Amino acid sequence: MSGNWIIIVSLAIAITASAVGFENSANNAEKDVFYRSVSTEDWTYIGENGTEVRLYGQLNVDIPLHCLDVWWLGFVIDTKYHTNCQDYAYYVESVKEKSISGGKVKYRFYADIDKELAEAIGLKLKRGTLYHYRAVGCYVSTCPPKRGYCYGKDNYFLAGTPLVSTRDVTEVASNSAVLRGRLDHLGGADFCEVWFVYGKYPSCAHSTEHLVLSHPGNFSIKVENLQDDTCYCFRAVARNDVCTVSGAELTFWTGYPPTPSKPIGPACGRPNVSYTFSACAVDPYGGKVKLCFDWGDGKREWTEWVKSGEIVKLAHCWKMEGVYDVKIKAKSEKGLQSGWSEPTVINIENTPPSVEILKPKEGFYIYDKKVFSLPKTIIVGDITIEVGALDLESGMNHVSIFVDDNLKVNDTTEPYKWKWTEFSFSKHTIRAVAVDNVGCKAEDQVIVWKFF
Ligand SMILES: [Ca+2]
Repeated sequence: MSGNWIIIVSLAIAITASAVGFENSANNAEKDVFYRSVSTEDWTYIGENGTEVRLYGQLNVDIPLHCLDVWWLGFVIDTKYHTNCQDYAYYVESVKEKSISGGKVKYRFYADIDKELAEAIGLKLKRGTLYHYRAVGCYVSTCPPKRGYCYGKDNYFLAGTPLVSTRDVTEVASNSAVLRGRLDHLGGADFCEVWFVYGKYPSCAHSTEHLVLSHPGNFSIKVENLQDDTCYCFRAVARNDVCTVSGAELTFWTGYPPTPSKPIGPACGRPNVSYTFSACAVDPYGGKVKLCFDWGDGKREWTEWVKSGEIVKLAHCWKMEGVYDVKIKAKSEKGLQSGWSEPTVINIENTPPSVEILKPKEGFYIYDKKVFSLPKTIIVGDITIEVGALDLESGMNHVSIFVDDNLKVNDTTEPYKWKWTEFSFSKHTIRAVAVDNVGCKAEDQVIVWKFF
C-alpha cells in the first residue's frame, strides 16, 4: 500500500473517530448548503501496449462562496473489489492541494498508471488481469473548519482488452445495410478479429464474417437478405488473445422513404423576393412524412408532418445574385431519411439584359433597304425595326418597341421586330425596351426622320 494513501486514510479515519464528522459519496449533503462528491469515471489506454491506462474521476462541489476547500484527489486500485476504499492495495495520486473557492464546481481529474508509476509504487499492470478502481478525494474546508473524504463507486477494467465501438449504419435499403464499427484499441495484441452480431430487434442472433485488423480503424460489413420494414439491432465485436468485447447496441429500420422527385418552382427570381416551391414525398408504409428543403444558399428548412403524398409549399428569399440548387429529402415517422432529390435550379439575378436597335441605324433607307450612309437616319416608306437583345442570367422575356412613347409591339420571340407602315412626315423617336425573365429592363433608342 502506498505511503500517501495510508497517511490520508489514517487522517480521515482519525477525524471520523473525533466526531468532527466525515462524508462519503452516500451521505455528503449537510444542511442543504454543502455538497461534495467524487465520482469514478471511465478509463482509457495510454500507448499501444495494453498495460498502461489513464483513470478518470470527477469532483463535484457546491459550497457557499465565502468558503474554501482544499482537495487531494486520486484513485485507489486493486485486483479485487472492496466495499471499503481503504482496503484497496494501491493509492495513485492525481491532484495535490486543489483549491475550490466556493460555488458550484465540477472538476475532472485523472491519473496515469504507466511504467513510471510501476517503478515508483510497484503497480505493474498485467494483460489479462482485471483491476478495480475508485476515485477518492480528501479535503480540508474553512467553513466550518473540518476535514473529510469522498469516494466514487467501484469501476474496473481488464488490462489488454480490445476496445471497439459500434458506428451508425449506412446505405440502408429495404433488404440490406452496411454495418459500421471502429476498432479503437488492440489492447496490446498484434491483431484483433472484428465482426458484427445482428438480427431482428431485440435479438442479435446472427454473426457476420470475421475481419482481421492489425491497426485501430474503421471497418464495415454489408449484410443482406434482411426483411423490409423491420427493426434490426447490431453490435460491433472485437476479439484478441485476452478477451472478446462488443460495442454498444444500435438499431435501424429497413425500408427508408424513397428519394422524392425534385421540387417545383420558378427558374429565376430577384434578390430579396420570396419564391414558393412545392414538393411531395411518399412513405410506402403510409405514415406521415416531413420534408427538408435545401435552398442552396446554406439554409435548410423542415416542414411540419404531412400525409404521405401531400403537396407541401414553402417560400424562400435569396439575398444574393447567383444560381442556386433547390433540393428536398424526406423523413418518415420512423426517423429514417431519404436521399436528396435532383436539384431544381433557380437563378437569382438583378442584371439588366443587353439591347440594341439593329435597324434602322444611321443612313438613308428607301422601302426597308439602306441605300447609303448618313450621319442621321432618314427613312422613306415602310421600315422593319429590328432589335437585338440578350440576357445571360434568367433569359429574355420580351422586347417592347415604342414610337414616340406609343407602344407598337411586345415581341416575345427572336428576332424582335416590328414593321412600321404608318404614314409620317416628321421626326420620331424609336425606343426598344428589353425585359428579362425577372423583370430587369434595358433600353436603346434612335431618332429618325420618316417620310411617307
Ligand atoms: Ca438579367
